[in-house]
Amino acid sequence: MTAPTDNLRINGERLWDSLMEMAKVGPGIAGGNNRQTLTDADAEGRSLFQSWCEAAGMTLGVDKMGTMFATRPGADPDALPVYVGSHLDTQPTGGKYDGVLGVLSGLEVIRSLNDLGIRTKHPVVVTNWTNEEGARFAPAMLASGVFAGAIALDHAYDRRDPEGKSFGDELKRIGWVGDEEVGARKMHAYFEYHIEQGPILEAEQKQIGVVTHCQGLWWLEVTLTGREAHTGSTPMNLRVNAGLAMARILEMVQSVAMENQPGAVGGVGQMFFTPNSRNVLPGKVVFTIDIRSPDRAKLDGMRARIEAEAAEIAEALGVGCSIEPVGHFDPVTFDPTLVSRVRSAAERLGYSRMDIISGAGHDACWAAKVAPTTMIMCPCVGGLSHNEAEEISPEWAAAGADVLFHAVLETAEIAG
Ligand code: HGY
Ligand code: MN
Ligand code: MN
Repeated sequence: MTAPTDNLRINGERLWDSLMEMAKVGPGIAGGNNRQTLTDADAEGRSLFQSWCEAAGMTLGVDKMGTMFATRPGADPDALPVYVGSHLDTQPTGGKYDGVLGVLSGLEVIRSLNDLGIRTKHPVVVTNWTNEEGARFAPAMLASGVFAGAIALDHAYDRRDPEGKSFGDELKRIGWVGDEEVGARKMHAYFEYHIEQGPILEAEQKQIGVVTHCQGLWWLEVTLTGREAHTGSTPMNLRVNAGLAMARILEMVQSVAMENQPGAVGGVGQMFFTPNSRNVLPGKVVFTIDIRSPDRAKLDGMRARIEAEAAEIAEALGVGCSIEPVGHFDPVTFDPTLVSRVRSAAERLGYSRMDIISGAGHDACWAAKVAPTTMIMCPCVGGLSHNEAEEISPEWAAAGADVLFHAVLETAEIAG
């Protein structure tokens, strides 16, 4: 494979304009985005992306999970395509770049290939995976999980959002049920460019993260059953207090994660009290524990300890406790050949770089199960993400997109 010459660059201004244009779809209330999966805002973002892909001469395919695949043909139609992508859905209080940077940088690679009149041997496919965030429908990386064969399609269709709406119904409602079988597509390689969502690259003053691994994850949904009672007239010794059990379990999760340092995290982001009334002790508390580590033994050990100690805490308070894993993937090692291609592209382009393990999960974690896969990262301000104040610079965005361009071009091969 011949590496592209170092003067090949994407159009950073056009990439930034596209990011700002997409950011207008499903605006948040503090400068970020609320473009949750399968909402009308998601549908609007999908249509905008589709119009840009078609204007760039690509043809669109959609699978039964609504994942979008925009193809630029290659000189050899029998050659497996090189895929590049990420996700357009956001958290409820998400940033403008999480996921979107990877999808629109993939589009920018196509636009740059068109500008330069370059034909590649392999087709190149830009991908928008449905429901990467797992905010509305658990788990995260749902569509890529079905694509990799780790999650059954009907299980995915049955996922419910907090209002009880099903994934399948909502996908149909926005009109994005595709006809392709999920996972039927075969990939020559998959690249995902993403903001780091952590503080390392900025702190180390590196422009490019050469992602070698991604930490694994468990999402454990805990249901605690107490007894609804008056918060005023019920004596302390007669309470069956699910809220207290939740607080003690949360504290325990924090301790387990701290005792597993370095390389472990644990916390809770979502919690539901029923009836959620100020002067009623909760009859039911449902919350999801999110634990992660790059070390599989450590990750599974944390899960076992948390499940055992949560049961003990609940029992001591006479509270019912059930725990269901609702999301999981093992730590991922990305493809060494593609990783070194990313590293040499950054070097060739003169960008500072460092190897990094991804703290956040990505669709690349499932793609890696079915194809040679790797990721590229750029810094984000203060390491902040999943927050409307998420910020990057146009220079950071363009540098990573240049590296993506080179890595994709080397892998898709310039046709003679
Ligand atoms: O949860 C994650 O790591 C990703 O942001 N969905
Ligand atoms: Mn993301
Ligand atoms: Mn995210």
